[in-house]
Amino acid sequence: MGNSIKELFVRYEENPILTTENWPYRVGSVFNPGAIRFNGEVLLLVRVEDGRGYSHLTIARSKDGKTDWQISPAPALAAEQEFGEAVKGLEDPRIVWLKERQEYIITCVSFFAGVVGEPPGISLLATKNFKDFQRLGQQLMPANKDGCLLPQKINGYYALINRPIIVGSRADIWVSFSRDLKFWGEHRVLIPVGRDGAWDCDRVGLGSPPIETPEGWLIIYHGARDTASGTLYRVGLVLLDIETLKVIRRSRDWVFGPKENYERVGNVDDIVFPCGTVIDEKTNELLLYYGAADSVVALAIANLKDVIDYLKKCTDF
Ligand code: BMA
Repeated sequence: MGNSIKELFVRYEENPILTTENWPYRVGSVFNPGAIRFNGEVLLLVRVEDGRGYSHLTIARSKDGKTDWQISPAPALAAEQEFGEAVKGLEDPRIVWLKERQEYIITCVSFFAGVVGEPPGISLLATKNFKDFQRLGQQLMPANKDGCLLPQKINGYYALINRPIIVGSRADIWVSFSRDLKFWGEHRVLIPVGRDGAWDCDRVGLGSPPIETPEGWLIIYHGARDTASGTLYRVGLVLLDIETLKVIRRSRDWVFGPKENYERVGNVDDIVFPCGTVIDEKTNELLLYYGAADSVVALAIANLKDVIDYLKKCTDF
């Protein structure tokens, strides 16, 4: 965390890396991007909120993942009513390369048209080139958020991490399984909310897609606590067994939280919200892309080995 202890995630000195000022068309805010390596570049699928307050997804690319972002002049993806998605938009994309289908799968939040209150749910889309997208439709029942398909099958089943909204008074991270990306079952809690009164006691949700490591799936998640001045979103770490998806390690402490002005003040104060990472194989750098205060896109960098070494010591959870 802070003070004199070396921080695991170090903010990129030029943060924020993307703001509305960079946008080639008029927008309200840009945040919570999905991230993937594509064609030798880092590709971000950025959540862009328009003047109505509804979101769509737009591509930004950079060779080094830090500078010289090329932002597409038009949205890549918007809600489509013929697929049951309400005009309220698409939010918070997570991108994985799915080995079994040899294509990228985007999991994002969409809203259920025709359902009272148009609650949030989870949509899946497939693409090979980030130009043509195949809509796989809304999955699971609303209300649900923070979804991401695991990049590979588990015991022959696709696994979808998701976060049903407040079951009882809790908001835990769940996982559901499917043979065909259509019918889902075997739902179970994957990562429960934190201990009573802890930084992640009110809500937890997946951050960026699971990262496969020799020690297990590295999960970067957000945890929230409701406070007198609003909800505070911070970031924690979990290691899951590759096959059983059981929690092997969990950071008791948060490892990244709002500190800089662009994280503390914005459309929604005190939010850091990661949705994507890429890894630099040469340097072992883990680049974590996150939305700050629901207003801008920022980057924090960690050493993947340091992150795993830290987690391996987290036996008290
Ligand atoms: C969550 C999501 C995120 C958002 C965060 C903070 O519930 O809706 O998109 O960044 O709240 O407002």
